[in-house]
Amino acid sequence: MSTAKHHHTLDWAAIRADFPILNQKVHGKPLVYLDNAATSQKPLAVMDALRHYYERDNSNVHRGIHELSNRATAGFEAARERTARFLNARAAEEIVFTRGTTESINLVAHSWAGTHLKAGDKILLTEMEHHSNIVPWQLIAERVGAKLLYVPVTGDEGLLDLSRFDKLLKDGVKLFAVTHISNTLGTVNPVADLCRRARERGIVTLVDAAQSAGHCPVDVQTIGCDFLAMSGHKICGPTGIGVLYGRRDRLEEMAPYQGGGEMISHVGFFKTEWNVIPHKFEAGTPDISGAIGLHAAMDYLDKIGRAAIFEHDCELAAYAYERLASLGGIRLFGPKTNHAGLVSFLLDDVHAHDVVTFADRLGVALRGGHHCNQPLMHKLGVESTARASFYFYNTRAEVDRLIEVIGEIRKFFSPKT
Ligand code: C6P
Repeated sequence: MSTAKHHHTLDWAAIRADFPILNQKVHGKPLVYLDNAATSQKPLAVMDALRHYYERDNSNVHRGIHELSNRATAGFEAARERTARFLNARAAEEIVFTRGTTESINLVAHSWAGTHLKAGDKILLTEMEHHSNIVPWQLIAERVGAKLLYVPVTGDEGLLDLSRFDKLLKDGVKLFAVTHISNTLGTVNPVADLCRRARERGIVTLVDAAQSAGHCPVDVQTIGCDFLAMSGHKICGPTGIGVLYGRRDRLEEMAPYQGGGEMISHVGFFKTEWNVIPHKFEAGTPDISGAIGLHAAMDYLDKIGRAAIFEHDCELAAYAYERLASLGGIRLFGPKTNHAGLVSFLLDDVHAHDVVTFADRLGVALRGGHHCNQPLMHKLGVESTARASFYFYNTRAEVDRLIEVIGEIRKFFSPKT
C-alpha cells in the first residue's frame, strides 16, 4: 500500500530529475509532455532495472535448472508478488501477467464470459468505456448471443447517470465492466459502490484501471471486484507488460486463454492437463524483463506514494481546468470538481487536430482525437477533443505554458478575436 505522504512536503523537482527524457527541446522549444494518459515516461530506476536484468540475469523462466534461469524465474515471480501488494490482492496466484489492459480484458471476455454466458444474458458497460472495454464484449456477445447494455453518461460534465443503475442490473445482467477513471473525461467513478451493488445481485465485475492504477491507491479488496485490468506502460513501467487481477475462485473456474508452453502440466497427443493458476493463462515465454521493469516502477511509485501523486495530478488538472475556463470560447469536458489528472477541451473555432499540431510545434505534447472513445464522442456530439493529461513530474509552470500556447493558437487561427 502507498505510504501517506502529503504532496506539499515532497521534492517534486528532484523527482522530475529522475526522468531525463523531459529535459530536452522539441522543435527548438522546451518539451512540455502532457500526454501521460497515452503513456507515461520512465524513471532511471526502471531503466536501471532493465539494464541490470539484461546485463546479468537474462534467461528463460521456469525451464532451465541453471543459475541464470533460476534468477530470471525468481525476478519474474518477485514481480508477481510485488504486483499483488501493489493492488492488495490476497495472493500472488491472483496476478496474471498480460500485454496490457486490452489483453487482460480480452482474456476475461474469452475465458470467463465465453464459457459462462449464454444466449439472452446481458453485459452491462458504461457509455464512457474505452474501446478496449467495449469491443471484446461485442465479440463475445456476438459469439454467445448475449446483449450489451450501457449506463448513460450525463453530458459534457461526464458523470455516470446512476439513477437507473439498480434497474439496469436487475435485467438478466451477468457481468458488469466499468472504467475506474475515464481517459477522456477525467471522471473518477465510485467503483467500490458500483461493484458492491452488482455483487449483491451475483453479477461478476471487472474494473478497467488503466488510468487509475499508477495515479491513485487501488485496492482490489476494497473495490471488491472480481477482475481488474491495468497496463505497465501507463505507470512508469515498460511497454508490453500488463496485469489481470482475478479473484482466485474466478480464475479457477476459467478455461485457458491461449495454448502453448508454460500453461500446461501434462500434454499428450490428444489431451492436455492445465497448469495451476496463474500459469494456466500465461502461454509461451512471458515478458520477463517487462515484469522486472514493472516491479521497479511499482517500487518507485510507492516510494513517492500514490495518494500524494493523486493530489498532485488532481491539483494540476483543476488549475488547468480553471485557467482554460477563464479563456472563454472553449468547451470543457468532464466534471467541474473531483477531476482526475486530465482535461479534455475544444476551442470554439479551431479543430482539435490543429490545436495538437500547433502545440507540438511549440514543444507541448497533447493528444487530439477520439481517444478510443468513439461511442462517447458520438454521444457528446463531437468527433474529437484535445486532451492534456498530467503526471507527478508535471508542474504548474507547464500548465501556464499550455495556456500561453493556447493563446498563440487562438491568435494564429482567429487573429481578430
Ligand atoms: N488509453 C489513451 O487514452 P492499453 O493500450 O491496453 O495499454 O490500454 C487500453 C486502455 C484501456 N482503458 C482505458 C481507460 C485506457 O485509457 C486505455 C488506453 C490511451 O491515450 C490510448 S487510447
